[in-house]
Amino acid sequence: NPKRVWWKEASVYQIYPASFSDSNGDGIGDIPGIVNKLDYLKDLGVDVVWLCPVYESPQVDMGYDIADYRAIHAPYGTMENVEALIEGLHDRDMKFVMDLVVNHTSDQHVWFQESRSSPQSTKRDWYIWRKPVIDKEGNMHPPNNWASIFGGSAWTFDDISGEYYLHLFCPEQPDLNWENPHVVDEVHQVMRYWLNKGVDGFRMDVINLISKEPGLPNAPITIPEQDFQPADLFFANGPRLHEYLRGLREILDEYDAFAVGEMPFVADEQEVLRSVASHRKELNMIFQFDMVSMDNGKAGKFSPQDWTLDTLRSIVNRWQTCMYRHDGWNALFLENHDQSRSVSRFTPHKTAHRTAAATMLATFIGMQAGTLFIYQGQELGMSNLPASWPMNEYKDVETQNLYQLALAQDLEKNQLDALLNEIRLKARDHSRSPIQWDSERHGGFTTGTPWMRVNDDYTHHNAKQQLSDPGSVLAYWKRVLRARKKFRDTVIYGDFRLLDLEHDAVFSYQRTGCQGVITVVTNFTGKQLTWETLDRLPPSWRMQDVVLSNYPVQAALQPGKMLLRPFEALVFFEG
Ligand code: ISL
Ligand code: CA
Repeated sequence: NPKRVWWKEASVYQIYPASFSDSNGDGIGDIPGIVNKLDYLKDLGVDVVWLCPVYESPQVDMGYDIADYRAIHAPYGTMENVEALIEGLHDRDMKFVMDLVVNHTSDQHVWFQESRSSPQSTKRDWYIWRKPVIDKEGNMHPPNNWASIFGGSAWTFDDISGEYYLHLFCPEQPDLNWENPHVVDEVHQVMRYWLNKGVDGFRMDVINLISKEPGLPNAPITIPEQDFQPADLFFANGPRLHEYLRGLREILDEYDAFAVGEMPFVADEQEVLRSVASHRKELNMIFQFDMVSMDNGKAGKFSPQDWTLDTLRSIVNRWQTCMYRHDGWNALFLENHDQSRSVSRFTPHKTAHRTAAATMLATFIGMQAGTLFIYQGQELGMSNLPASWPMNEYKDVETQNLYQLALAQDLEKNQLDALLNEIRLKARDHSRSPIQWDSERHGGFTTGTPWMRVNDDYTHHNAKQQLSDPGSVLAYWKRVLRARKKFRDTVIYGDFRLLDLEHDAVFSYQRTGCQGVITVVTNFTGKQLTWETLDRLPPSWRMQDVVLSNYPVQAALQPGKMLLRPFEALVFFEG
C-alpha cells in the first residue's frame, strides 16, 4: 500500500488571482481579496491553496512571464500582502503553494535584458541564442523549424547581435538555458527565498521542457502546410531532465515541501514514472494531460475529436493502476486556468441538469486516488462563456493569436465557423472569467469595471445563492471533500478497479482499502436508464450504505437493477 504523507491526502484549490476577488475596485482581483475569502475556502474543506503567478510581470501571458521572482505585481498587492496570506492560511491549518515558472522568464527580466545587451554579456548564455541559417539565395531563417506552442516560429531575431533567441511560448517569454549551472543555481535560490517565507510547495510550470535535445535538431515535418513544426520530441523530456528534477527535490525535502510538475507532451508511463515514482526522489506528482486532451483532434487543441466513455475509461484506468503499482502518485484535475469549464466541455447537459452534471463530475474525479485539485469556480459548477459573446471578450493571448491568424488567412466561412466552435468549447478564457460571488453587479467580483466580463449567468448562478442551498454544486463539493477524509484509507490509499467495462453511458469503478470497499456509479448522459448492478453491490444494499448521491436516494427497482436519472451519481460504502 502507498506510504502515507500529508500531500497525498490534501485537496488543493487553485486561485487565478486576476479573477478571484477584487478588494479595491480597480477591476483586477488581488491578494487582499483572497485573504478576505479564506473562511470561504476553509468552509469548502480544501487543505492547500495554489496561487497562479503573482510576481512582477508585464502580463503578456497573465503572469507566466516573470520579470522579477522576488517582487509582486503591483495590481495584485505587496510582499506584505503575500505574507499575510501565508499567515492567514497557516492560522487556519491550510498550506500554500506558489506557481513557479522557470522554463522561461519575461523578456523584461534583468537577466534577459543583460543577456540581450551583447553577445559578450556574462549572461548571454543564460538564454538560448543561435545564429541565423542562411540559405543559398542568401535569405535568413531561424536556427531550426520549431513552432512556438502559441503559434509561429519558436525563434525571434534580435537586431542588437543579429542572432535569434528561443521561446517555446510568446516572443516575450525567452527560454532559460538550464545547461548553464548559474541558471540552475539561481532557480534554487529563488526556491529557497520562497520556502523561507513559509511556502509549502510549488506548482512547477512546464517543468519537463527545461532540458532540450542538444543541437536543437529540426523537427520532423508533421504538418506540411505549416512553416514551423511541433517539436516536443526535442524540447520536452530532454536528456538532463531527471538530473535537474533531483536538484529541485533536494531543496524541497529540506523544508518538507512538495512539488507538482506540469508536464505537457508526455504519453509514456515509464517516462512519467521516472519523474514521480517515490524512490526516484524527483517530483511528488505531475499534471499529465491525457484526460483534458482526449477531445483534441489531429491538428491540435482547436480541432475537434470525439471521445466515448471507453476513451475515458482507458485513460483513468491506465494512470490509476500504473501509479498504484509503481509507487507513483497522481494529481487529479478536470479544470485549470488553461482548460475550459468541465461541465460545459465533458457533459452534454441541458440547463435543467447543470447541477446534476457538475456534481456527477465531482463524484467521478473526487473518488479517484491521487491529490485532488479544484480550480476556482469549479466548486460552483461555473460554465463556459456564452456562445453569443463576440471574440473581443476573449482576452487570452493564445486565443487572440489563433483568431487573428485565422482572419489573416482568409478562411472559408465554414472553416472559420468550425474554429469558432472549438474556441467556444476549449479556449482558456472560459475558466478565466471572474468568480461569481453574488447577484450584485459584476457578480460581486468588483465594485469597478472588471478586467474581463463576468459570465452572464451570475444573476442566478453564484456562491451566495449556493451557500444557502443544500442541493447546490457547492454543497455537494463539500460532501465530496469530507468523504475523501472520512474514507481516507479507501479513497486516498486504496486500490482501483473499473466496473462495467463496456457501458456507453455509465462510468463505474470500485476502490478497495483496508477500511472497506467504495463503489462509484456515474451516469454521464442526460438520459434516465436502468443499470444492472449485477453482483457489484451488496445484494440487499441499504440506503445508509450510500455515502454520496446527487439525487434523493431511491430504493433499488428490483434486485440487481437500479434506475439512474440524468447525470446521477452514487457512491456506496461497504465496511
Ligand atoms: O494551454 C495550453 C494550450 O492551450 C497548454 O499547451 C499550455 O500552454 C501548457 O500546458 C503550458 O502551460 C503553462 O505554461 C504556459 C502558460 O501560458 C500556461 O498558462 C501555463 O499553465 C507558459 O508559461
Ligand atoms: Ca484589485
